[in-house]
Amino acid sequence: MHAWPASEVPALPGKGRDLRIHDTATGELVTLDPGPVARIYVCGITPYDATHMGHAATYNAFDLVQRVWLDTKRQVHYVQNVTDVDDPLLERATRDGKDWVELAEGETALFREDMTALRLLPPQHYIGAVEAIPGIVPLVERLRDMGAAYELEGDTYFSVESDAHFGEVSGLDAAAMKLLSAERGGDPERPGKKNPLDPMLWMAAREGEPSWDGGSLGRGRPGWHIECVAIALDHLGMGFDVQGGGSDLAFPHHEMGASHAQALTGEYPFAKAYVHAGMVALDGAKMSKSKGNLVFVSKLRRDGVDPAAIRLALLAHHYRADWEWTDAVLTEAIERLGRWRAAVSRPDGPSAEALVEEIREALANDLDAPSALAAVDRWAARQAAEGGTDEGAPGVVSRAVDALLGVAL
Ligand code: 5CA
Ligand code: ZN
Repeated sequence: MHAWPASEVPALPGKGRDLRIHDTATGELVTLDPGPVARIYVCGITPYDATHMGHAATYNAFDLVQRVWLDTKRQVHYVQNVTDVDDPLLERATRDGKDWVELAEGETALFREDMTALRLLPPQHYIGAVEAIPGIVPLVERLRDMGAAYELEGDTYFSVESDAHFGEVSGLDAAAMKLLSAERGGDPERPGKKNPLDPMLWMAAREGEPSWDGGSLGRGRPGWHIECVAIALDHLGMGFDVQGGGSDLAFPHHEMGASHAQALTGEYPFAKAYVHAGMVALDGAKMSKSKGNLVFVSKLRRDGVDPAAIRLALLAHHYRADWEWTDAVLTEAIERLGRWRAAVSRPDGPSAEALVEEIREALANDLDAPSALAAVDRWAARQAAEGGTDEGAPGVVSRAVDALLGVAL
């Protein structure tokens, strides 16, 4: 699949700091040490009801990771998937009397527009589940042949016992895992499984549902976790730097994905850090497609809201916090954008050198965007109150805010 156009990232004077970020697996802040090419996989959308503010907040977090890396003069190799065939997508298409392919294509197109408007950097490889199927089938066959997968009434399951590190990503106990598995696409109650937590790798063709040639697995379609593993291994390989997504993906998705990959390759770890963004809520509940309590990026854009203000609204919250979208959040962001634009519209102002370092420091410290915004606020307030004589300063601030926060002033 094609991704979306990249907005330019201005180069800044000097060099950024190495990123310290919270790793779910260790529960600690870790200083990442990527090579000259940092590798990141971020789980993409299941294309319906996109792009809501929760999606946007999560992708914003991983955009910041990349901007910090780019500022350390590294290249970034970024891969993202689109879950363009899965139960919830098919269910939605049926509910709305739509063709599932058209639904997925239309929603993915809208997502690309939203990402472009928000200046979120595109992945180099944007891969759909359907196009990944020829790569998925041999992986499932291999898992089966090595005894890490088994057949149950035509479906193929992964055996979680086959990975000695199973459980290390989320750190949850079996009871908590079972609850979350049932909530998030698993089938712990299905009789005949070796372990209730075992996730499906390949689902045999069901009447009235799309299916593909699965070689020795028979016709069917892929399970959710193996989709991301196949795409990540194909384009990044084992031991990439960051596996990212919202906190609802830590278990089972990222747990299972890590185990699939570790069982397949005999190598450890799948990713060096597992990074998870908090959940955005609306009206007191997690914004989710199943509840339908959604605020869409595209709707705000149609209403004439500047995408830079939407981005500032996201940046005003720490990526790991759970927070609530309200009208006030947007109003504050619109006001802040106005103050910043006024401050950089003058030819001169207070020196900006220290500010650039403050933004760098804040982001390198577990992506503390709210502190970065506060630093820019202080500079803008000084500019408004007393101005300054540094001729290049407003330009430096504009470039830093663009390069590090993705906001075009
Ligand atoms: N296609 C899979 C990943 S392979 C998927 O989870 N798709 S999704 O459309 O449901 O979610 C896309 C991303 O948005 C995931 O990282 C998910 O964790 C994140 N997300 C979903 N809802 C919210 C929310 N309310 N707040 C923050 N992030 C969210
Ligand atoms: Zn995924």
